[in-house]
Amino acid sequence: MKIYKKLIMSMGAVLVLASCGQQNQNSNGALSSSAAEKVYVAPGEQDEYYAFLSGGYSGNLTVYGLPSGRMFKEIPVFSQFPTSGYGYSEETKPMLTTSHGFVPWDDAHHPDISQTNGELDGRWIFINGNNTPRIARISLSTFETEEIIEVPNSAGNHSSSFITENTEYVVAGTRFSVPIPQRDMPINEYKSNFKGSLSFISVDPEHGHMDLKFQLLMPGFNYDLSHPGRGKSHGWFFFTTYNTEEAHTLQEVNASQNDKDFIAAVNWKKIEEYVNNGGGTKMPANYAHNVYDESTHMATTTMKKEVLTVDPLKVPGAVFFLPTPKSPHGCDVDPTGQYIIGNGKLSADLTVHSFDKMIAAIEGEKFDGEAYGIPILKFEDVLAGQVKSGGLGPLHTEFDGKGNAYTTFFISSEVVKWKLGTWEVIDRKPTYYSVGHLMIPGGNSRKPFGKYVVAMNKITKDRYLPTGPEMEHSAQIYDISGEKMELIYDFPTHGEPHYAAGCPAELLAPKSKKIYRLDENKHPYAVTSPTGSKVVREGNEVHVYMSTIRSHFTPDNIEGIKVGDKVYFHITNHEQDFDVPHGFSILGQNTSELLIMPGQTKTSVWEPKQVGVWPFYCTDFCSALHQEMQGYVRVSPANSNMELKWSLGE
Ligand code: RUQ
Ligand code: CUA
Repeated sequence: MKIYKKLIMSMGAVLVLASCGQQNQNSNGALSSSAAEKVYVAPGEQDEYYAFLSGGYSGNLTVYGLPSGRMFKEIPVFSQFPTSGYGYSEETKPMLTTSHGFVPWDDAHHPDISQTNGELDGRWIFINGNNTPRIARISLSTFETEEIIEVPNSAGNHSSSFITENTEYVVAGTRFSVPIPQRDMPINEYKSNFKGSLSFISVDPEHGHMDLKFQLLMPGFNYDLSHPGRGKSHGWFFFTTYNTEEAHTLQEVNASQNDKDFIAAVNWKKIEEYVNNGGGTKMPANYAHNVYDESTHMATTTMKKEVLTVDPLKVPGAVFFLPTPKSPHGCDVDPTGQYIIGNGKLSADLTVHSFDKMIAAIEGEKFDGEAYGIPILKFEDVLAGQVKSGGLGPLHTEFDGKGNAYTTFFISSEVVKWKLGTWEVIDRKPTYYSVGHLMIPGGNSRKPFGKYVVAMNKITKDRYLPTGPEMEHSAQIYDISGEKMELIYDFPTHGEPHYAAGCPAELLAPKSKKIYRLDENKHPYAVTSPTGSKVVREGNEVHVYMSTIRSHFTPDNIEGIKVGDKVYFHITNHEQDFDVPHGFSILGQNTSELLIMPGQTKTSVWEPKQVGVWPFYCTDFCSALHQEMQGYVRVSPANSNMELKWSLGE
């Protein structure tokens, strides 16, 4: 108790100290600048913002509230997720199909919310899978993954999945250059033989469906990050590169030789025009396109067989290189579209390029040589300014919409606030520890909501109670509404968040889906009335058409199943009430349980291997009689001639 009191007092002292340097507009004493008050969302109250944090090696996307830092949901994207049965149910397995077969994992880095006129429109969120290159689209009404497209001719799909200002394209640049097309060749012949692809995937404005429109085949550099132009620079896309040395081994040394690498500036409007007029070369390819249909509750895979490639040299005036020191990582464009910021991770300063100067240099044809035929602009001609930060290892920059930028420094573990145009540093605050990305809601749009910045750290160490050799990564929330930043909260995240995307709660909350309407259920195995329940044998495949409602399954007794059968339980949840899913699991199944939303149909496969009477039950505590929500399946020997029988309440 005493210790507790002491703690409160010393916390108070820290808060008073922390607020000393700040102008306290309405200073009602120490509490008015209380960090605790700023993040406190009282029980029953709701957060101001949604934050979507990439899950990195979890393959998922997690949903948080700001400023509370409360986690609302984990959305499975590139992973099998037993909590919901995603990737285990028959309906969702096709989502994880690739040209390499079923790939139930990926490394997800950069979520980006769809935009209209450069502002967040809250329809979808996209995220990349690095390892087996893919892009996913997630509905922001159902919060479910609806589509995944594989990206051919790509490797380590990292400069992805960023969106142009009317969601015309979601872009995917390759991190690793590879032979295109892939072939058996010596690794040490990398130089000038490997290529880097930059893929422009169009997004259908009505349904969001993705289609690989064209792929630019670039020199064999590493394309690290990217951002779209906006406002005046709309129509351009910018990609940071490293390993312009084209080293194929010991990159930590060999890819750090050049004093400057490049930001590639791509005029995608020009290339789009070229392609629309029949330009480009069709190349055979093989990649998966997986689409989940909300009315059939089912995903299907189409293997695509062709990709349209574009040689940048065939479209003069479309691609330029902007020299940028020193192995730049982040590539960020400010809300006006005027400044392109390259964060040289081996440099202390930030390089800011000017879009206007770039256009003038292009028009004046003032080049500083070329790389594989692509003109290199002169560094001084495109430079807007440099932020002499004194920090170390700059990675990523976000904007508050009030003329300020915020850059993370990995090595010196800090967020630095600086002014666009004057390049002066305004404030710096430590982050705990080794910060990667940061996020301001709407930060990648024309209209950021500059109230909070979330810094996502790579190393946690002593921030939380230890949990063995590995800790969940930490994130920090800073209040950026004033001149100086104020650290107000610290919370653990899941997986390894890289980038994140945020938006005001009122953009999503009112249209968040509550139920799937049963009368709109077009699943071929749906049971829209319990009287439609049945069990059908087709050889050794058995289809159970089952329905659920609080608190029973129809049917709940099944006999006539035999060892060696493949039993498909197609379960329709008849609830039409918000937040009442039912679960399904059966003893010995080799998949996970299912969680079936109100009005939805999902399928679990069971291949019984042992004779007996095996129970199934609902896994979600749905009602007072949830424990009664169960049933039995009798399994007879393979050669038995037991007839199929099913019933409820007999
Ligand atoms: S990364 S921490 Cu975006 Cu994958 Cu920079
Ligand atoms: Cu249904 Cu528990």
